[in-house]
Amino acid sequence: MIELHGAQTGNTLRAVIALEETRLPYEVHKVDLAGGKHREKPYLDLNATARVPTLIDRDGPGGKPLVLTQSNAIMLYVAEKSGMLLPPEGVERVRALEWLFFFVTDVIAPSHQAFFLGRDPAFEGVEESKRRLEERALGMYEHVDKQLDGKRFLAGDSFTLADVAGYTITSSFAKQVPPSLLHVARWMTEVSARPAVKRGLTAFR
Ligand SMILES: N[C@@H](CCC(=O)N[C@@H](CS)C(=O)NCC(=O)O)C(=O)O
Repeated sequence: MIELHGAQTGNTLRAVIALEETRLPYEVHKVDLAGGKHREKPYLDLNATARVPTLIDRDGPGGKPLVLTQSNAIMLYVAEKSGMLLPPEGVERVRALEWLFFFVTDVIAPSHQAFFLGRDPAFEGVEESKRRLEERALGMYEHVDKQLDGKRFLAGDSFTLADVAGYTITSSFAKQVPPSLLHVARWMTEVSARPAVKRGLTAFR
């Protein structure tokens, strides 16, 4: 059985939506971030970075238990374990990885940095730095719109890890993405309607 330890945050949502899409059985373990439980034992023994999510697979590789941190590594692990969310070969697989890393490094990373800067109002120039980081992330959406022109999902016909990563971060600043980007809007509507995505969005509430 798989356990997913997390909270209602973007990083946990990526992992839980991936689990829901694969239909692998798993249990939700809520970590009380507001109460600081992620900075205390026993959680720290699982994830020394004191962050969520963390996955435990009691039946990991070789039948041995596995503890795994990093939301994107968790997505990749459940994709490989289930044989879903990542085409086994060919151009669609390569495109899925390309667009997964695009979102992780070019959109999610600057937007997380902006979020953490926003929590440090004492830092001089915080508003301008935050604005520039958000602008950098949002500036990528014309490129996303072009990719989705004529494609159902980011890598082609199949829904992949790239769509999970793209969807979770895009939902978090949906109001800032220009509505004129029609392919992005159409893709967001289709992904939002997926039953597994709906279940994932509420699993940690
Ligand atoms: N690179 C990590 C980042 C994890 C992360 O930053 N998680 C945040 C929630 S979205 C967290 O646990 N924050 C708690 C804190 O900073 O105290 C991943 O992708 O899993």
